[in-house]
Amino acid sequence: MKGNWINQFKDAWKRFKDNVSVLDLNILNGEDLSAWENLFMGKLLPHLENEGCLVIAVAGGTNTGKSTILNVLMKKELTATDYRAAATKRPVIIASEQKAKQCLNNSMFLEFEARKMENKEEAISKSLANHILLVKEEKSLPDTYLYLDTPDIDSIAKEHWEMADKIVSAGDIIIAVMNDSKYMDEAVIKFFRRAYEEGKIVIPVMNKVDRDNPESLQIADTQIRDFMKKVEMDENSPHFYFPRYPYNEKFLDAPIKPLTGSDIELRDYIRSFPVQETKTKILERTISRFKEEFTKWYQNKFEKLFKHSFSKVKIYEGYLEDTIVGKEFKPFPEIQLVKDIKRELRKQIGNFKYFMLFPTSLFSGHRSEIKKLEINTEGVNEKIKQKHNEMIEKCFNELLDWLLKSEFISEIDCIDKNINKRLHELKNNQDAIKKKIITRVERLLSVKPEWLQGEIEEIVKDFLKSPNLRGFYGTRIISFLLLGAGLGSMVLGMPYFGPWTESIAGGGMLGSSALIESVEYKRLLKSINSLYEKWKEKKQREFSQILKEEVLQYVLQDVYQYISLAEQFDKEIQDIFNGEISLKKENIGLVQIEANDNSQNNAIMEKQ
Ligand SMILES: Nc1nc2c(ncn2[C@@H]2O[C@H](COP(=O)(O)OP(=O)(O)O)[C@@H](O)[C@H]2O)c(=O)[nH]1
Ligand SMILES: [Mg+2]
Repeated sequence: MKGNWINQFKDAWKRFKDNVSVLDLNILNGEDLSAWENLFMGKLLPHLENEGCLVIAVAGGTNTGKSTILNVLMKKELTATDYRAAATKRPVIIASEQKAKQCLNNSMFLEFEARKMENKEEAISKSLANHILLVKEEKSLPDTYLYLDTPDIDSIAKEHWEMADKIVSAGDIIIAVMNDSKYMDEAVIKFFRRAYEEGKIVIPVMNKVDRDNPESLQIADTQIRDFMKKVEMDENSPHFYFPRYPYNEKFLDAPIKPLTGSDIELRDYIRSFPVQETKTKILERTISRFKEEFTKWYQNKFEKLFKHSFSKVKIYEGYLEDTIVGKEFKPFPEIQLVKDIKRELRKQIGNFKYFMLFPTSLFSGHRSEIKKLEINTEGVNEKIKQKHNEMIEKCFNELLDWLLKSEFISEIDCIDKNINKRLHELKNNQDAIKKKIITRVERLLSVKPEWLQGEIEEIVKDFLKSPNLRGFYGTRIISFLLLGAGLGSMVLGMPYFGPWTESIAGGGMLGSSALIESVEYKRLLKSINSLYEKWKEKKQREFSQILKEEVLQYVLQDVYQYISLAEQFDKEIQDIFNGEISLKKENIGLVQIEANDNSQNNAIMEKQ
């Protein structure tokens, strides 16, 4: 990764997210995303940008005494405790003057709105929004430590754990507060396992331990070890306990004593971590964890949707080109191909020679075939126009029918919903769209491609180069003279060898050269035909492009947009990660979506 990748990544992600958010895709939510996004937004971005401090967060299940433990750590009642479950509604930061200022500038916890805490009850108040982060300044704290109270991670309120997830991502040291009835819950274990995997230091504290019972310490130790085993952390990591004090007793100054792994109490243990070193180590682990989580999301969500969209688009474009345009749309050569070739012939050999060529083309029989092509070129008459329009309509209708038949069943959720919406809009507006397409096709048929003139010149040159035509000039003059003499003697009754003799000789000469030259005419006809095919293919491609723009790109605009945004994002990501993470476009197998398949889809839908 490049040195300033953090900011590059932030910008690339913001651009992609903002642009793609209009498409309302589910790749923008979900656990995979929140895992890396929380790490990035909550940890990497603020903590690489601000000078390091250790963030100590208390976290744990409902009513375990998180807020109480935080107050004990601070030896002061700074955050509100409550006997009710899920009392703490929003995170509370306890920070030195300087750090409190940074937090209030919103440069540390990016996804929250920081606000100064005037009264500790604000933490449990129901009248404030949850995304508010309360900042409590504590002058006695050094700038190198920042404490955090968090909402429950297993609360019934889902927004609590999302918030806790976000806020704990920002932590370096997580104090896992539990009590004997709340330490093995699935949600709690999962939460701390993830925190541990993300590279955080997890310190378990068993709260409300029966203080007059020596056995209970043994039990607390066993329970914490069970917890640590489940979290997959080292069982001998330091862990602590805090007794259940009677309500009337002051316990804020009491120590949070070690059970195993430490000989100092929790406050001192926390202070024993070398700040910068710990910070760097945690950040390194966080970065690699972030990369893992990001890659997971990239491949499972982002790339999957890309491939799906891409193959879908390819199927529709393929259907359009191969099935509809290739078979249904055969435009006539309104460009007057044959006339152009004749004109070119005259230009290259002059009128006289051109006239001399004429009889053999007549005899060789190819003239009538060439004429066939010419017939269709007689101007742009109404009949031809109408035929074109019929073809266009047929193609359009077939495409529309096919799209309608292959209704997009929510494979990519919102995108598909939008596609269906647009498809019906298109159906209702089809007359106007057809008209627009017809106008565009008329224009494109009347435009003569540049390359055509060059091709025509080549064909004529090639035709004239043929050995059979060389020297035809002299032969032709003699045959004409003979024919003329024969005809003359027939009409004028002049006594030559006999009128038939000359005519037969002249005609025979013409006939035999026609026979020899017919090879060249065949070649000429073939060239004209292949030029026509080339022109037709070009016009078909252009027509297919028009249908693609007016129909497919309209109906599938979300898919096209996603593809282009994803490609853009991918390019930026590749650059940031030096190509380590990138779309695997090469193995996009076409998903088989056929119109007929849809009957099955409908059947499945009906069953549900
Ligand atoms: N007596 C006594 N009560 C405690 C102790 N720890 C927590 N509590 C009580 O347990 C309840 C929940 O505590 P709180 O810190 O608000 O839990 P949180 O929801 O995890 O923050 C409150 O009524 C606390 O007074 C303790 O050590 N002794
Ligand atoms: Mg609390």
